[in-house]
Amino acid sequence: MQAKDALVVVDVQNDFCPGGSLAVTDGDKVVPVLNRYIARFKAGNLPIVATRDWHPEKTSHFKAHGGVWPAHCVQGTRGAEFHPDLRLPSDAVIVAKGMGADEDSYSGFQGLSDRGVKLADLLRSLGVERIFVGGLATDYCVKHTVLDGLREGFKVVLLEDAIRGVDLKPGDSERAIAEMAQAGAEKRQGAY
Ligand code: VGL
Ligand code: ZN
Repeated sequence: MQAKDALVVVDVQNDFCPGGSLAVTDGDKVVPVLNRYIARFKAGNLPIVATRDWHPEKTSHFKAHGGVWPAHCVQGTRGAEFHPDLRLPSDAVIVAKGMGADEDSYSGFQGLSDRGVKLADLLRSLGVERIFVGGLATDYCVKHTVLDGLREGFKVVLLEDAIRGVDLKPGDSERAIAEMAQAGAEKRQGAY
């Protein structure tokens, strides 16, 4: 961890945790691990971004309207809130995505801060060159955020101990990790 690094926490929301409408197996297990990374980045005065899936009630992302997913992370609901044990500092930047009625937006790079700034612009304005990514889900939003981060020119460290996947098909998460590594992401376990 050094200057020009930032932490990006992806979609650690109730609906992706046990009991939620699109629960990822052991999704909540990423919380204590991410809390340690958050504390480290905070202590180093480095930027912390948290993305959130932030859907309208009606969206083609949901099964009921032609998509593949049960309704989840609907704006303003408990399911859309961050996991209650996630210790985000008050100055963490929240990036919301998936607000359109006609988009999946799996990538945090398709999202906007509450001031309407795109994630890539936000990171560049802070002088960030490398992002450390963890959260949910490995095979969807983590994967797309990592791949877009690389495409946007950032170095990316995948926090392998701080991710869990949906695995609609067995092996999806492993394949996603291989794809991210192949694209240039550096995998790390217990980075700090
Ligand atoms: C996600 C499926 C649908 C994710 C979001 O955060 O990985 N997965 N919407
Ligand atoms: Zn979603």
